[in-house]
Amino acid sequence: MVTSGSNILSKEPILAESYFEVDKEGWSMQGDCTLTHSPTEGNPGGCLKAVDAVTGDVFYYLAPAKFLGDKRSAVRLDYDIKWVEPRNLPIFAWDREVELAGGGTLLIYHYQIAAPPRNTWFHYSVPLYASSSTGQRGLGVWTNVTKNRPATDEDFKVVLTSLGKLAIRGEFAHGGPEIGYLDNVVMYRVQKEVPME
Ligand SMILES: [Ca+2]
Repeated sequence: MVTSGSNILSKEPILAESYFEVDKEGWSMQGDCTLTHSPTEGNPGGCLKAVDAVTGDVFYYLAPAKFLGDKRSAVRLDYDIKWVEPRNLPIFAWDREVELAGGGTLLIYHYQIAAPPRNTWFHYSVPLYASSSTGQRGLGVWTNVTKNRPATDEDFKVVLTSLGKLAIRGEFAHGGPEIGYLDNVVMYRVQKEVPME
């Protein structure tokens, strides 16, 4: 939001970002699909494109090094997902939209909706902190899979100190082929107070 005069809020600070305008930017996949770069099918411009091999796994987009390592100041992960599946197959129920792993701990994010709508871009905004400590649950819940309980602030501190894996779910249809797209992945850091002049 930009207002007139000196009351201009600074742009939200960004830790890492991928818009895929030129190539895959080092992203890879986990699961049964083939990953390519599409120069024209993004939101806008280029994007990642994953073609499902239909061997049973749930495929994930895996973030490259710039999203990993010491990310203790991270506060939110935004991204845009699209999936195209022409046969109107049922949605595959699965509780891991995002996986964060580091320091021997695995955290998963369970979104409240089963899947984004088909054939259109859908924006995700995922808080990178424990919901219980802030009261801001967003549209999902974080779980510590390693300890089988809700994630805590301490868990996030452990994981984000040496983040070794950031995975974003890309597959939603049950029992058939689909094409997944990913664009506009942005990891934000904590916004510092901006003094008003
Ligand atoms: Ca793009």
